[in-house]
Amino acid sequence: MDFHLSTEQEILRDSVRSFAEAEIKHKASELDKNEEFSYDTMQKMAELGLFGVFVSEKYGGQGMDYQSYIIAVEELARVDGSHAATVAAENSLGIGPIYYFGSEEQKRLYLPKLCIGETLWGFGLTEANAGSDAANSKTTAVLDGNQWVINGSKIFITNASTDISAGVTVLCRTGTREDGRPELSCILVETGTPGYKASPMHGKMMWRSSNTSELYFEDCRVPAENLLGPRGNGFHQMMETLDGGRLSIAAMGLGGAQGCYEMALKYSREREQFNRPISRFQVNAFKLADMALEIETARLLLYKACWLRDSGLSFSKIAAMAKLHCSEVMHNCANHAVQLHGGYGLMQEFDVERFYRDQKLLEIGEGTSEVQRLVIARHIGAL
Ligand code: COS
Repeated sequence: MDFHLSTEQEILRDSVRSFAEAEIKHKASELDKNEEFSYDTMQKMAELGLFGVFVSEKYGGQGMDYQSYIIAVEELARVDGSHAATVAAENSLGIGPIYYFGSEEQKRLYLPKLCIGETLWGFGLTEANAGSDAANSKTTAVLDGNQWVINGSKIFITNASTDISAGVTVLCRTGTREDGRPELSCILVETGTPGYKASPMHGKMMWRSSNTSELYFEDCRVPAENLLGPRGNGFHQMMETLDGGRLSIAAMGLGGAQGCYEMALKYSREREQFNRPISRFQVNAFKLADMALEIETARLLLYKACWLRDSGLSFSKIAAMAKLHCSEVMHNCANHAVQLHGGYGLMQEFDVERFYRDQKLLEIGEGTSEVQRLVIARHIGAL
């Protein structure tokens, strides 16, 4: 067993950590307050090579492994959830389906611009009445000559309504299967297509400076060749994409927990009450010890999941475990961090306040904690 990261992975971690400290940390709180998506940091993240991390250089990507991508997300999340979300959603949900399931022509058409961060792409799965029950999608696509005609709507879609959003992969009902269940297929829809509208959603509790959208399709016509992979494979494609996406949510949990822990440790050593640093009280020292322990176990689990994926082995079960565990570890760490900051932890000028809010998404997005337990329970044969 070798627990060392490669030299390239260590270099990547150092460069993303320095970047996040220098370019994101000082403005994250203000962007969050203003619900502002930063095109400036988006551009800088792109220059650092944070889009298309695991995509082959042939299509303009970095050609690195999934573990490297996860390290990059972890380091961004250590400083800010919104920026980590933009990168995570773009790589695994925006770029991923086109890279893994697209035709050569689709890859050549979309990936180069996505990989240099010139454009962004959304993942249109969730609907108002199809959240955990994702297969209950009601958006339809009917083939009319050589065009799909799409009608329906999607909700909570990351990166779909920025000034640089180029399109979205949409899960649609395209018919009925022989077994009577809906036939679901993925179709690529470009921004600007008549009948397609993406509107930003406001008033989020968390990830306030990331872009989240509602999508509407009204007799939206796209060429038949915009189908992604074979007809009827849409749900499999979405589920497979989510297996990888869940590792990036886990990375956000791990990085966020690390950030909470570091802020809590620093503050507890500096803050004095009863004539000594509050970290010297055993009740607080034990909280910090628990955080360190939970982060260590979360990292081992997530990195093992990445190793399975990079080795081409089955990783669905452990992806669900890593997503569930890392998000719960961040929940615990954010809670302890705010508690250790006392009244100051409730104030916006202390970053732990934002981390406490951002954490909640991790237990809901890309499959709730309940769905992860369901996936694990099915894998172990309990259900
Ligand atoms: N990879 C590939 N295919 C998968 C898969 C996976 N990880 N998991 C399931 N499938 C396939 C199944 O093989 C099955 O295929 P067939 O219909 O051809 O037999 C199909 O998908 C349906 O599977 P299943 O019957 O298990 O689906 P359910 O409707 O019971 O749903 C859950 C399973 C609940 C696990 C799924 O809907 C889910 O993950 N929901 C949460 C969705 C989510 O995370 N949304 C958040 C989006 S934020 S971007």
